[in-house]
Amino acid sequence: MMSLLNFAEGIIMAFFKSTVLALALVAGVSLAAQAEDHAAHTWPDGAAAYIVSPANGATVKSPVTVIFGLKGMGVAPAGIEKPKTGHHHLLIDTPAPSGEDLDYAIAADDQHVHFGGGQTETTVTLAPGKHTLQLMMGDANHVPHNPPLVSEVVTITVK
Ligand SMILES: [Cu+2]
Repeated sequence: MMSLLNFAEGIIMAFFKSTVLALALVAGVSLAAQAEDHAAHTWPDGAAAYIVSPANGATVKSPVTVIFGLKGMGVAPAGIEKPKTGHHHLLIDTPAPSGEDLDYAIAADDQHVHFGGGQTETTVTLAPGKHTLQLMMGDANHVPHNPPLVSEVVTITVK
């Protein structure tokens, strides 16, 4: 009886170990694939992301409509692998990711808002005071292009 249990346990452990190994392999392969994709996600000379509205220095009322611009490349929803495309991310009161962060998907939180559906405008609710807005393009996996494609920072005052 004991040996049968041990045998069953052995099988379970072997299965568990092989599953862990398989998961590690899959993770390694997808990371490698992502690194390759990332290297390929450059953008054409002359491309630019920019905030159409509000204007830098503007005084506005909340909620604020922010209109995104992009020239020299196309907008594609997240998940669509297509060269020379990307989707917008609105950075609110935060500097653009830099350094090693550029190798990973852009964070998704209140200060890093993704427009993975390919949207080119949004409305944000902001507290009274000064705020900064900046756009950063991301590829199909939300990873910044190489080099990163960001807009100028727009500083606004909310009444
Ligand atoms: Cu994204």
